[in-house]
Amino acid sequence: MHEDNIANLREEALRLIQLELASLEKMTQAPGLLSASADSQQTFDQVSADAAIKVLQGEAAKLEKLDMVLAVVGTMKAGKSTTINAIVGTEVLPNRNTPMTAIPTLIRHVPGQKDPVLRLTHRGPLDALCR
Ligand SMILES: Nc1nc2c(ncn2[C@@H]2O[C@H](COP(=O)(O)OP(=O)(O)OP(=O)(O)O)[C@@H](O)[C@H]2O)c(=O)[nH]1
Ligand SMILES: [Mg+2]
Repeated sequence: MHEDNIANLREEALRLIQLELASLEKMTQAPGLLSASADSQQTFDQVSADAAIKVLQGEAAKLEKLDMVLAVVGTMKAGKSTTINAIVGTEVLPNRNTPMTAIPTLIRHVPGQKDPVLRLTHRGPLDALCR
């Protein structure tokens, strides 16, 4: 049921993206239609139309893989980790009544992966603290 809804939404979103991409590409290819720089009164110029095309292509690629980034932002101890654990359905983040998730944390779903893997990309300060 959910899978059908998600597939339908993805298909419709992709259709809309393709329509918009086709319009933008037609605009950029029409000789003399768009001005080269942003100083005109036009909604799109050559630069912003190209940028919009890149954004839409990125969104289409994410949709193909059902890749979505959901930002969870809140004050300390607002319940962010508790909420994320509830969404994920497992205790991937520690949640206590003292400060816990001290650094911005990205949780990535990897299809088929059962056990979480922790990666620290900027571990210099942590190494210094341990030393
Ligand atoms: N009453 C109540 N308590 C909650 C709720 N959500 C979380 N908590 C409690 O609030 C405390 C803090 O929750 P966390 O999920 O660790 O909060 P956090 O925003 O991730 O905190 P930091 O990562 O330290 O900034 C924990 O003791 C949770 O059990 C809620 O909806 N209601
Ligand atoms: Mg937290």
